[in-house]
Amino acid sequence: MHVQSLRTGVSRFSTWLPARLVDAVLLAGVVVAASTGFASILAGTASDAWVFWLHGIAGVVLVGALAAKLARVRHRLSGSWNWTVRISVALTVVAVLALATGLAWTLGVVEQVGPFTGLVLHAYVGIALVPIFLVHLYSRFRTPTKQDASRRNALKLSATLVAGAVAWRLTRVLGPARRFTGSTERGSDDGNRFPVTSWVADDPDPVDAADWTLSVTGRVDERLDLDESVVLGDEGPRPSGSRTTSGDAVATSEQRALLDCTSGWYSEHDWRGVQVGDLLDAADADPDADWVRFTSVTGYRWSLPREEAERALLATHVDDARLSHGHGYPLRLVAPGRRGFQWVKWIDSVEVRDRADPAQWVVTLVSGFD
Ligand SMILES: Nc1nc2c(c(=O)[nH]1)N[C@H]1C(S)=C(S)[C@@H](COP(=O)(O)O)O[C@H]1N2
Ligand SMILES: [Mo]
Repeated sequence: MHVQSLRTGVSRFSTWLPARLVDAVLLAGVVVAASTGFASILAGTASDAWVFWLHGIAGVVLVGALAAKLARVRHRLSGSWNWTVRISVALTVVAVLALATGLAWTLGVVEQVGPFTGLVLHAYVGIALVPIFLVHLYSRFRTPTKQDASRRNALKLSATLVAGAVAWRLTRVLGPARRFTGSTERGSDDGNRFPVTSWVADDPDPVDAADWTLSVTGRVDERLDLDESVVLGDEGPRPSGSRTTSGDAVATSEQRALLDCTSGWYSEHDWRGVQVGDLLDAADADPDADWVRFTSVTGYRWSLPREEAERALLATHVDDARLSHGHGYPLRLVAPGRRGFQWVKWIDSVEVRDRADPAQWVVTLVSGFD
């Protein structure tokens, strides 16, 4: 295409929507992209797929709106670079990076950049964008006026949204196969041969099973301290018939479940271990206590609502193989529908509680830093 006709194309496009509407689209796009980006960290079941759709649609709409905006404001670069202009330039650079990394991940162009997956890089850039965007808004925000609220503009806005949705679908079709979360498949049904990941810095020495016990405490009538002979038979937990300290049976359970890491991969396996509900029964847990917290030997921890926790598994085996150290030997949480970072590894404590544990958010981020 001729440079000249490209230029007229962009400038026509940039005046198609009135300037203030372009700005409104940019504001709405960033708000939607940022909030769905943060929400995606917790979105793990098919019913959460809309979070990723909104995020992707906001992304492609932002590409168009940003192009229109830049065509309109680039002349300011030839004026004096006061601090508002400098903030705008910084914002442009970070926004272009955020959009490029997001698009590159969807299209499968950039899977890994140094130590980061393309998705993690996108997340960091996105997080960096938020404060710069707020400062930019503070310095330049104008509210839309009455004259922008015409039927014609409403139609144009709808057309923008539809075009965004179509373009986003297209990127999904053109890119590699991904789960609705954006993750690609790695090492399913192949025992321990799937990626070993820590959320931030957790990296303990291998746990010596001889020195290890699993305690079940908190709102229970009968505290349990299970040593490895009870929990870790060669084939998994001893089948019904073997006894805990309180005399209750710990049966072996199996579950097929999919681990989906927020860094952009997933892996599906048959897991074997103890069902948490069975452990809580053995400990006579108070039926009114609504939360169960799982804690690693490192202190890393997560809590689940009681009913969900009872269906979860404390796994010793993956596809018939004993869990390797990297995957959480001797015991890890298998929490179907939850994102990978909630599948606590190297567990030595289960606690029945009345409340959730907000501090877990901080602990998962700092666990492993000494
Ligand atoms: N104790 C502990 N458990 C943890 C983590 C961690 O850093 N510490 N990382 C979590 C993250 S981010 C993921 S994706 C899964 C990865 O499990 P894997 O290493 O077996 O693949 O473990 C989770 N469990
Ligand atoms: Mo993860």
